[in-house]
Parts: sequence; C-alpha cells; structure tokens
Amino acid sequence: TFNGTWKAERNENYDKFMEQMGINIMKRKLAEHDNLKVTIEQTGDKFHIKESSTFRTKDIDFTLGVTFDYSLADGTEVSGMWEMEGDMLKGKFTRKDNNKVLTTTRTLVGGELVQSYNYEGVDAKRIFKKQ
Ligand code: MYR
Repeated sequence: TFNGTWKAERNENYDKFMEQMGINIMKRKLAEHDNLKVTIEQTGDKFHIKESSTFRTKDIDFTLGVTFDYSLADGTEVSGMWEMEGDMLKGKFTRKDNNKVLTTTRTLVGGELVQSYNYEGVDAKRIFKKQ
C-alpha cells in the first residue's frame, strides 16, 4: 500500500530533469532540498494527497483513470491522470504551456517509495522514506 506519509530522502538526476523542464538554476537549487513530504490516502480508486514542501502545502484529490489538473511548485500547469498497473502507479501529464508530456511512476521498493519522472528524454527519481 502507498498509504502513509513519505519524506523525500534522496534524488537521482533530478537537477538534469528540472533543467529539461526549463527551471532555472536558482529554483533548481532550492528544489533539490525542498523537504517534500507526501501523505497518501488511498480508498479504492480514489486518492487524497497532502503535499508539503518549503514551497507550499497543497491538497490533491484524484481518481485512477480520471483526468485532473495540477500545478507544479513553479506554477507550471499540467493535466493528466494516474492509473494502476500491477503494483505500480503510472501517471501521464501534459503541460498546458507547450503540450509536452511528463510521465511519472510510483512504486514501493524495499519499503521505500520510488517516484520516477521522465520529460523529453530525461529520467529522474526521488526516493521517499516512510515517516
Ligand atoms: C500527486 O499525485 O502527487 C499529484 C499529481 C502529480 C502530477 C505530476 C507530478 C509531476 C511532478 C514533477 C515535479 C517536477 C518539477 C520540475
């Protein structure tokens, strides 16, 4: 289960990914150490997410397979959905400003939550530990 509060512990290639997203170096430096915490509450195919970081706190509700809007911490707006494939959450989101696609997955690996990101050929990961 993904339920619980997860704290970002380490990143892989996240700076390169954010650079590909067009985020400037100052924001990237801050974002590397954003103290991101994500609380996930899944009930059936409905998810309630509480996101908290040095940038903001935010509540998100979505249903698997149903399109919703989301704004990234830098204000970039996307629209897309999460789906469950086996034990993996797979997200596909389209930027509203340029129609390019960001894909992301969430999976549990050895008690950690691993979130992967891909944008325009650049992959990154954030690894979260349960609080
Ligand atoms: C959630 O499930 O937490 C809310 C929906 C997330 C949708 C998209 C996630 C992509 C986040 C990318 C952040 C990278 C900023 C450059």
